[in-house]
Amino acid sequence: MQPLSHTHRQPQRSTFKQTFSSLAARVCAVFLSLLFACVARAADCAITLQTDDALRFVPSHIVVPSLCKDFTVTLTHTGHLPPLAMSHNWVLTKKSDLDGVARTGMAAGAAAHHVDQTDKRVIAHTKLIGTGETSSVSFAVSTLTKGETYAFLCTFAGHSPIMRGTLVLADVSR
Ligand SMILES: [Cu+2]
Repeated sequence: MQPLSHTHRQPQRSTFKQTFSSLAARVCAVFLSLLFACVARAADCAITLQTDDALRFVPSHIVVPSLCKDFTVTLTHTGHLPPLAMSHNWVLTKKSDLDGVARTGMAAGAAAHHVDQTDKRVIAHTKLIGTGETSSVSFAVSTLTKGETYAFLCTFAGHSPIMRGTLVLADVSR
């Protein structure tokens, strides 16, 4: 009886082992995904840029953490001048493409939010907004390359020479 009960116990033990290891794997998976979510949240995959009647973005430099899947930029306009005089947008491009994108954006006109939709150099952009308005845009972080310097600008009438900033992709968590 002893050997029989022994051989009977073996599979039970291995089933227990399997159940335990699969449970441990699940716990690990949950733990890792929570950890990743925490790190991603700490990394802040979004930023709000303020703008007003001065031709500026605050802040004017953005670091996009490489562990973010998507990155969201929200532009808020707290100025007082009427939209015809002082509208803004946020347009992302490579630094080397800034002048070209500024030109096509200007030519596109306000109805097109001052962005030429056929211009492949535009990586992402918000809508053109007036005072009191907000516009957000999300883009895939995979479209950015480490080591590349990106620029963002406002393509509304005459703003681009002054109203601009820089953006980089980095491994830091901000
Ligand atoms: Cu502007």
